[in-house]
Amino acid sequence: MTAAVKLQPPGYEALNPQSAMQYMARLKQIADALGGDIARWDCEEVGDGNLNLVFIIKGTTGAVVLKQALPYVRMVGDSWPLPLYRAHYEHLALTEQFLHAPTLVPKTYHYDEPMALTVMEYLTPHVILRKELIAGKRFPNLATHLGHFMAQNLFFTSDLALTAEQKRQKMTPYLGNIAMCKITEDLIFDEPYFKAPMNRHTKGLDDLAKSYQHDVPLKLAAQEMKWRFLNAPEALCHGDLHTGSIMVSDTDTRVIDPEFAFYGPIGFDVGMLLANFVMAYFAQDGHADKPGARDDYKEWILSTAIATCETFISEFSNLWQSRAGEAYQTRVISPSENPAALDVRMKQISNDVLGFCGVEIIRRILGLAHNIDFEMISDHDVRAACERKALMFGRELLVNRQDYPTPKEFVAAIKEL
Ligand code: SR1
Ligand code: MG
Repeated sequence: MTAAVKLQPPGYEALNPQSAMQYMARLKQIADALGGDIARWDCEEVGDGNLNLVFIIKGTTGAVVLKQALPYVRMVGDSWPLPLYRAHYEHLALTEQFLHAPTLVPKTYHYDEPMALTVMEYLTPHVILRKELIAGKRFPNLATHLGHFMAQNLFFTSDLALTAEQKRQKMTPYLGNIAMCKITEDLIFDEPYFKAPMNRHTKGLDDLAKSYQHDVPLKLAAQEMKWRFLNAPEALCHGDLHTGSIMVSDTDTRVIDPEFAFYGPIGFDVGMLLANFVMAYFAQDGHADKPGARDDYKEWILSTAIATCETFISEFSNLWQSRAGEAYQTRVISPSENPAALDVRMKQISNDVLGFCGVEIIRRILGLAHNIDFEMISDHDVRAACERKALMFGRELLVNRQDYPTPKEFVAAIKEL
């Protein structure tokens, strides 16, 4: 018996398209909405992420998504067992996020703990944002939506909005998402900085891969960020907020997949997301059909990344004014002291954003889990050239993050590369 099979609790069975439809047929209300006759349903497994099964089930009058956790890491196989309980945290986080940003997450219809599955809204004509950034598409509302999503969720799950008792109660369940946090602890903060067996990188980057493993200021900075990740339960973080966890249509945006949800530093999600925009930016030269063809689009990505952070900062700062939680109470901080208090907090958040942005970029190029932004560049020399710029930028941010107090310095540094 393999380790993964041993992990399967009673009542769990990994579904296939046929059994997924049979499962759904037993959920009377949802089955009715799909159009009662199962013989006329259609089901496809479309999961292209690293971990789970994702089925789209279409009936004659509706469609739903069924997402099921596998007891192992899909991208590696059953030699790497992974607890099914992550489905519980994903469902918990989706429910919490729906309270704070109801239009920006998929609706959930059904959760089955033993089967580690959630049935949720089928988003159409939405597609994964990462793919659209590779294709060169623009989304005018994206920055507003994403900045709003982060500000709402991070503020309202923090000590700025909750009493100490409420915050501790909300935080406690997430302490159990140990295996998912461990993936982040290993893959993001440690493995790129030593010769980890699953690390890989594009040919042509050997020099940087090797030098980063002996780069003391870089390794210390990465470990400082890991310390923040481990020791700063400030708010409920999505935990894996990259452009593959966002679905978009021309006008709509939905944040999916919070199975890595944990209580962590407010800058974590913002930094992850920023990193993935930065990587999309640096990958564009590899997707251009002729030199310069994507220059305007690169500007759009950069301005969207900055606008996302600015929306987050301005909404979070506005919410700060109405805070009624445990921290920074108005009985202590007078109105005239308010700007200084906010400034200190935002500086810490910005510092974290840049640090987490740096480690995310580096791990996506030198670690196990890469991005298709770069992987889809078929010419390895071109890919290595794009990745090299991103790696250098990631290192610079991580080591010298105090030198980037505003977007101006950030943009200038990107453009210099
Ligand atoms: C083994 S899981 C690898 C990566 O995929 C997820 O999307 C997370 O980003 C994780 O680090
Ligand atoms: Mg995911």
